[in-house]
Amino acid sequence: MISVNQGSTALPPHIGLAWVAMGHTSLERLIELQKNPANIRNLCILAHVDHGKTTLADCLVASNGIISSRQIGKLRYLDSREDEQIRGITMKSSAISLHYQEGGKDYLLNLIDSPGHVDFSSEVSTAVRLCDGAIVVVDAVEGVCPQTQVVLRQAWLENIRPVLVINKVDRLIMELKLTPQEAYTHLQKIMEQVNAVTGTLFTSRVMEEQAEKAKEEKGSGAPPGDQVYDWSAGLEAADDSHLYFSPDQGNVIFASAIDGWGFSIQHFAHIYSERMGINAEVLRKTLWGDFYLNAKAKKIMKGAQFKGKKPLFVQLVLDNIWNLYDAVVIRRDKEKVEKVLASLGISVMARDSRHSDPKVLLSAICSQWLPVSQAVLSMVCNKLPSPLQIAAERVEKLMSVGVRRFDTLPERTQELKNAFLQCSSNENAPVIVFVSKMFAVDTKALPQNRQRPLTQAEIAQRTELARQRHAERMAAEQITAVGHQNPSGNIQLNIQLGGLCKDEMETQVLKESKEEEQRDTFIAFARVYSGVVKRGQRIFILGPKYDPAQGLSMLPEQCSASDSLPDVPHLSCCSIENVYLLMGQELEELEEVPSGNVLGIKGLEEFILKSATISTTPACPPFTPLNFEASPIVRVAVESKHPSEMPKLVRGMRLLNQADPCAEVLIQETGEHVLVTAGEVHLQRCLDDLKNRFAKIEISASKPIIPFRETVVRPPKVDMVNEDLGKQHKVAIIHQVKEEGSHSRSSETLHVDSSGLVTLTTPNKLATVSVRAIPLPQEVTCLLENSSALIRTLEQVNMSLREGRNQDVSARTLEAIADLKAQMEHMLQGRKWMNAVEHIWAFGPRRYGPNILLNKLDGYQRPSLWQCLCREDKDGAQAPITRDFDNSIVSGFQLATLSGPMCEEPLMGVCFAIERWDIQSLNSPYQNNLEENPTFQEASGASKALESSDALEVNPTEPSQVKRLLETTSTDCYGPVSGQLIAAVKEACRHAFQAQPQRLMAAMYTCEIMATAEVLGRVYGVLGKREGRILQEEMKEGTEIFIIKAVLPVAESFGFADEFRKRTSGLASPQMVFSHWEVISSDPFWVPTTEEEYLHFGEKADSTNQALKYMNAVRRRKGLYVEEKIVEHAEKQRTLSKNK
Ligand SMILES: Nc1nc2c(ncn2[C@@H]2O[C@H](COP(=O)(O)OP(=O)(O)OP(=O)(O)O)[C@@H](O)[C@H]2O)c(=O)[nH]1
Ligand SMILES: [Mg+2]
Repeated sequence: MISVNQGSTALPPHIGLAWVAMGHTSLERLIELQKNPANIRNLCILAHVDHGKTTLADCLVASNGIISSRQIGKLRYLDSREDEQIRGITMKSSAISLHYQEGGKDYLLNLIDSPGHVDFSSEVSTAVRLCDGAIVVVDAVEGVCPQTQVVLRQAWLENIRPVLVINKVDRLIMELKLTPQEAYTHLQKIMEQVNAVTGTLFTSRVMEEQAEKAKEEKGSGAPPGDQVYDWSAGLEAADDSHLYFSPDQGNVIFASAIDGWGFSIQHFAHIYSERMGINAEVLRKTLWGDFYLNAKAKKIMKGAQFKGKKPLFVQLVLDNIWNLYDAVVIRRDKEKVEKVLASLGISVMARDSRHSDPKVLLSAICSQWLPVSQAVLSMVCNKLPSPLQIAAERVEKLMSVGVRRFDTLPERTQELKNAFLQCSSNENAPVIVFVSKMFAVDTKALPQNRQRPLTQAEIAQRTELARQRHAERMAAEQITAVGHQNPSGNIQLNIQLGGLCKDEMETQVLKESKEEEQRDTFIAFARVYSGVVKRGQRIFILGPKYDPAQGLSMLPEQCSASDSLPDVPHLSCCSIENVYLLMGQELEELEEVPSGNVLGIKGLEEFILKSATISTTPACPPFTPLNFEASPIVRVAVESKHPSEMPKLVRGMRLLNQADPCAEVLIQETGEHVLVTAGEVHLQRCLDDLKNRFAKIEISASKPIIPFRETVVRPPKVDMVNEDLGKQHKVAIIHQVKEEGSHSRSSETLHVDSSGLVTLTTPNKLATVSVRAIPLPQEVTCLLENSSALIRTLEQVNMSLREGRNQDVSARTLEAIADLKAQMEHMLQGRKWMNAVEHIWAFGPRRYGPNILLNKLDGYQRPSLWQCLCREDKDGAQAPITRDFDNSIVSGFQLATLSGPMCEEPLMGVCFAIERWDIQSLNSPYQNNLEENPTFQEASGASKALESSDALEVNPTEPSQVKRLLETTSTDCYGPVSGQLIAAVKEACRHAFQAQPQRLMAAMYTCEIMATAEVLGRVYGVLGKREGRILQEEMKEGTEIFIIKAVLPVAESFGFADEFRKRTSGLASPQMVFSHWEVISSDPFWVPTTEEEYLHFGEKADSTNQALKYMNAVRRRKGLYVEEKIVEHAEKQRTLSKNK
């Protein structure tokens, strides 16, 4: 649930104010602490939305005296944006440095609070990358939620160690009114759920590693013999106990952040070992679990559940807490409170005990008895690794980008691994820094610009300046007045004009100076992995595509970023202007930041868009890109209210793009400025930012642009009223296509046969292609969609192979590619798909999309797309050669798949089979004996392929024609051949697409809704109205909450969350994540053809055609022709209808 901050109009005092918040610990002390990496912990707080991250952060911040303990949960200190406070959700990750003392040691904690809302999950990625550990917070009532799983996976993928805080335990007492025993069972279930997620992650990794090992062994020539595959092997061998959360391991805390208490088992073990004289170690192992206390025997025994005894955890821990709540909050029993206080040995101030709100007293007691900050910080220091303990495996992962393997990196680059591991701040240690995002701060809020009391002299100086400016303005005014007087001679008018000008000028001047002042400065959110970052230092900025091997070969041996160096791709040099300590929204200027710390850097905004790697050595590789879980899907077109302010909007959008890890801005072919965001909430935030911060102008945003995909399907077997279709329907479709075809192209160059094969000849009659569109099975489309990253990698590998470079591809990548191929082979079975996977020519659009170009030409053996898989074992075989213009075919296909004929949206799940490709070779010296010319080398093969189709067009290229054409230059009046071929293939693909039954595909969200029983009906109502489909409904054990899983078209999702909250009075809240594409079953081009359909739908039959509505909406937006009857119900039309 998203709460609105109480008294939302009154924002907390820290917002918008530049004040220094250092708390108990001085800046000098923190600087001192930064130098001891062994005692530094870089950690983030991760959780599902609203599970209490920011409130917990408040507790930790309060422990440093930065805010008072009374403000915990009310201030939400790290939610420093105004909209964060108003909406009650975090929207960006922000960091703060805290000091903690334990056992005579001083620790420095760089804490990053992250957002839990799905729309901002990219902010989580930026936080996780900079940390070594994470506090995963789980709501004790809601348990593991979708985002909990996502953040656990993110932590896992980045190899950072998590600890668990089960928060809001007070809700079990006050809301669910569970008994301590029930609460214990409930908490146990939550632990199981969390560990189940970790378990799945762990198992899949072990399996992967096993498979890799097995493959390596196989590769190293181990005898094939009788291999036995034991699928559980390895799992037993791998020790995973430290990975799981368990109170007795000390990595779990039970807490109520809002009431300020929290504890670990250790804490109670310590208390009771003193009080009861039991060994603390024994207690630690038995306080959580099926143990009970046998008072008579003075022993701790196992089997509490079986014997119906109270488990130790209930007896010694929960009972006490329940009693406290009972006395203080529920009954407000003064005497009992006194007793409890006495037994705990705590005294509270009279003011607190008299307070009308019992929570005040509760907090006062808890903050002494079980201070949550103490428990959490102690766990963090003891259980999370320091920067010195960074795992070698993690370093290698960070350093190997894409297909590049760690051991194929240059030697000097590999040596840097040690720098990571040593985390040294020595003078000669190389500086390695990763910037995970750029965030904008008001320039005025920078420490150097902070307001301080002006001295007398400064005030005098400013007054003088102001006076001068005023005088200048007056002079300018007079000149304008005179200027206007002369031509017209009308003084009255000119004074007015002059007045106007003055006003305008003044506002202009004011505006400009204000803008200058208010300009935002971008600060890099970063972490130092090695060396010391200093103010004024010269450094290299390594773009994501920088190749250290290339850099090292181009640059002199011992060069540095301050030398003048040759241009190296993706490498630039710059100076660090300033470095900062991050204290929430405050920044503290520093001279230098040593290795192992999180920091802010100024001076990089010209060089870094969103993230980058920084180093003093060009040997450093760029870090692997961040793992983003959410993909931006909601797009709107934005424009300025006043056309003249367009340049400001453009600049603002550029800044927004830099400031947000996930938002994308682009200019569409139509010239629209488009903003792409992850969801509705994210969209709102981006628009607010644009309006108030980056562009500072009035803007208007279009309705969200809903993305669609276009596809073809197999001809339906039944008609719209579920009657069996005879041949007639099919005939109708083909009829339609033929008609369209003949409209758009002369039939001389285009031919469509009855089986859907489209043959097209270029205008110069030199090339002919035949294409057929075939729907891909749904699972193949799905697989391609999910493997786009891998296909991209495959494309990269192929590209370097084409260029003759040999790229060393990691075994894991190769295996993934082989696996993809195998899966496709498995899915594409049957005669139609025989050998299809081997003959895939390309994927598209953009070379990695979910459509396939298939080579069905008999005589053309082009290099396989999978060539990186086959080691050089085909020596004997005839080497495949790429024909001229091969690339044009691919380009035509890419264009065709980028925007389809229905409404110019990308295609999805379509296979274009090229069945014939004749081209007149231009290079061959043309002789009169055409028969011997290799021109028609394809013709025989192609004709074989076409034999099955009845109407085969004869090659239109007559010898005399060809001769004439070729006697002219290769670029004839129709333009270069390659261009013509591209256009022809594109056209042919479009016609082939239209020759099949076409469908639109809609983007779908999955949403998980938690709702109580009383609002369940309304939840279904809202879902139904918006064409949602319920997948699953279950009740969360031990609670009254239902969890509903549903899918919902993105097109219908706008305002959904709001409507939900309104209809259910805030009791249900959906979490929507983009899930997949789904074919809309209705045919947008459908018209009734059978008698029954006429009867059922009438003649026009467009009232219920959702697909048509969507399609026309898109066409209208893009300014395409929309076929609509304007006169809808005129008499004549009605009387013409057969049925009326
Ligand atoms: N009952 C109870 N409520 C809590 C507790 N901790 C936080 N809350 C409430 O839960 C709501 C969400 O708290 P936040 O700290 O903003 O949650 P968050 O995890 O930071 O939320 P996002 O950043 O938006 O993901 C607020 O209304 C808090 O008052 C707790 O221990 N007990
Ligand atoms: Mg928060």
